Amino acid sequence: SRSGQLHPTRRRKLSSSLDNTEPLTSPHTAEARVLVINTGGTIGMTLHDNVLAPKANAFVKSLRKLPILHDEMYAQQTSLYHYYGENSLVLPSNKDSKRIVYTIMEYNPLLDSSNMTTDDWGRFGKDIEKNYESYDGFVILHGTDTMAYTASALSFMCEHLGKPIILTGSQVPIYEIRNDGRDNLLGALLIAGQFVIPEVGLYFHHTLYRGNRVTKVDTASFNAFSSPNLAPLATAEVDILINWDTVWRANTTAKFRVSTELNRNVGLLRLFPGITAATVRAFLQAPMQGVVLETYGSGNAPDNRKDLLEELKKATDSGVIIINCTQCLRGTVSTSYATGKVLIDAGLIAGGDMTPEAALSKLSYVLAKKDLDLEAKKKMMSQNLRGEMRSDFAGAKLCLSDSRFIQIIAKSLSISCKEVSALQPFLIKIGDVEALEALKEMGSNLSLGDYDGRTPLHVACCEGNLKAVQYLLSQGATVYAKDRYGATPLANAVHFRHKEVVRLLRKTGAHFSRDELDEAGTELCSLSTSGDLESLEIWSLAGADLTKPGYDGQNAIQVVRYTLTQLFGDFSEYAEYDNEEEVNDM
Ligand code: ASN
Repeated sequence: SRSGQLHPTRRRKLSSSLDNTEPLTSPHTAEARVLVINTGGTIGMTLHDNVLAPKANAFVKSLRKLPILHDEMYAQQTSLYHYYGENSLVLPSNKDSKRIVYTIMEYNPLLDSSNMTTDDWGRFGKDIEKNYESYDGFVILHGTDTMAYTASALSFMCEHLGKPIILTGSQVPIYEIRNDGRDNLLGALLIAGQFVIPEVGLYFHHTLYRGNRVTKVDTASFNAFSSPNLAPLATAEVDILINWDTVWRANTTAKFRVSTELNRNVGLLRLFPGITAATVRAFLQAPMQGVVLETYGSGNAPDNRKDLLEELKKATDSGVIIINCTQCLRGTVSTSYATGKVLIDAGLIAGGDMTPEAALSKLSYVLAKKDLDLEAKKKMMSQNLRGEMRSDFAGAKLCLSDSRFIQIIAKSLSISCKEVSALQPFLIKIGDVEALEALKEMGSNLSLGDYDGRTPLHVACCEGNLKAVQYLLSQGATVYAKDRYGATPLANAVHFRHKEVVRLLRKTGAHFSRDELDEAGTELCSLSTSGDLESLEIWSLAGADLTKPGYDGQNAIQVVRYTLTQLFGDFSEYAEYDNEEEVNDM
C-alpha cells in the first residue's frame, strides 16, 4: 500500500507463509472467532481465608500457560495479539475444526453467581448485541449456582438469535490440579466456534443442553446439571455429536436483538401440605405481577382447600399471571386429576414441562412487554417461545421413513429414507416451495448441510430463488452457515448478483465477516475497473464499504473516477472552468 504498511490481515498471511507453516488462506486453517465473557463463578476463583472468591485479572494470564487452551507459537507467527488484542488466545489445531481464536472480556467485579441480578443479565445481553457481528459464537463464564436462571433468561431476551451463546463454568477452579473448568471451557469453545447452533446453551460435563431446560441438581458432582425433559443438544465424547433434530430454530426473518427489559415483580411459590391461606395471600400481594406456583405431581393442588383456591382466584382475577409448574424434576403438568382441574378454574396457566427457572424468567420477560395487554401476555406464557416447553403433545410428527412414497423412491434409488432429503437442492433449484414444505412435513431437516457444508439456503441464494429463501428463513434456516470454503449464503447471493435476495438476507441480519470486509477492497476495485456498477451496488447492499482500499491503496470509488477519466478525460482540469464563459472562451 501507499503508506508501505501492510494491512494486518495480509501481514498475518505473509508472516505465516514466510515461516513455512500452512498458509492461512487455506480453507482448512480458516479461523473462527469466539467472544468469552467472564462474569465470575468458581471457574476463576481462588481461596482467601479459607473461602472461595473470584480473582480479578488472573484468568487470561493463566490460560496463556495452558497448552490445551492456547497455542503461543501460532499466536506469535500470526501476530494474533496485534490483530485481535491482548486478551485474545487461540486453541491448538484440532483434527476437524478451524482454528478457534477467542477473546476474553472480563467483568469488574467478577461475581459469585449468587450475587447476580436481572441487571447483570441485561449487561450480558447488551455486550453480546454490541459484538454480535464480530464473532461466530459466544461463551459466558458463569457460576453454576444461578446459571440455569441466567441461561433461561438470556434465551428469552435474545430474539431471533442466529449464533450460539453457551454458558459454562465449573465446580472446581481452573487453577487447581484436578478441575472441570478446563474441559468445560474447551468444549464450550469448540462448539461455539464450529457449529451454528442458534440457541442459548449450557455446556457442562461433556454435554450441551438447551439453556432454558436445565436445572442444577448436584452441589459437588462434575455432572452438576440435568435437563430432565429434553435430550442434550450435543454430547462431546470421542466425537462431538450434535443432535440437529433437537436444535431449536426460530423463524429468522428478523434481525437479532436483545430485549433487556425485565419485570422484577415475579416470584416462585412452592406448595407444601398445610400451607396457610395467609402465606399465599401475603405472597400474592401487590406489586406481585407474575408467579410460578410449584405444584404436586402432574400439576395438582388440594381440591378440598377452598381458602387457598380463593386466594389464587382473587389474584388471577386482579391480573396476576400464575403459571402451574410441577415440583417433580421430570414430567409435565396435565389435567388428569380433579386436583389439577381446580387450578385451571382458579385461572392458572399450565406451564407444561417447563422448569421453574424457565417459567420464572419467561414471566419476567413477557411481563415487561409494554405493547401487550394482559390477555396477550397470558397467551404468550402458554406458548412455546424458545423451545422451553414441549408444544406438541399430540405426539411425534410423521417421520420420513413412515411415508410410503418416500419408501418407494428410496428403494428405487437404493438409498435410505433419510437420504431422500438429498432431493432438497433439486427442489430448490426448480423453485418448488410446496414440495419443500411437504419434505419438511415429513420430518426432513431443511437446515442441514451436505458433505461440503452447503445448506439448502446456500443453494437457494445461488439460484436467486427469493421465494425459497423466504420459506427457508421462515423455517429457521441459518444465515450464518459456512460451507467447506467458508462461503455464507450472503456471499453466494452477492457472487451470483441476486439483489433482492441480498436485501432480504441483510434484513434478517446476515453480514460479511470482518476478514471478508477487510479483503473486499481488491474485489471492489476490480469490479470498478470493469465498470460493473451493478455488482458494486450489490456489494454495497451486502454491507461492503466502497471506500475500503484494495491491495494498491486505491478504493473502488477512486477507481471508478479514474476509469471515467480515462474514457472522458480529466474532470479535474474542467473543474476550474466551472464558469461557462471561460469554457466558451476556450
Ligand atoms: N458459588 C459458585 C457460583 O455460582 C458455584 C460455582 O460456580 N460452582 O458462582
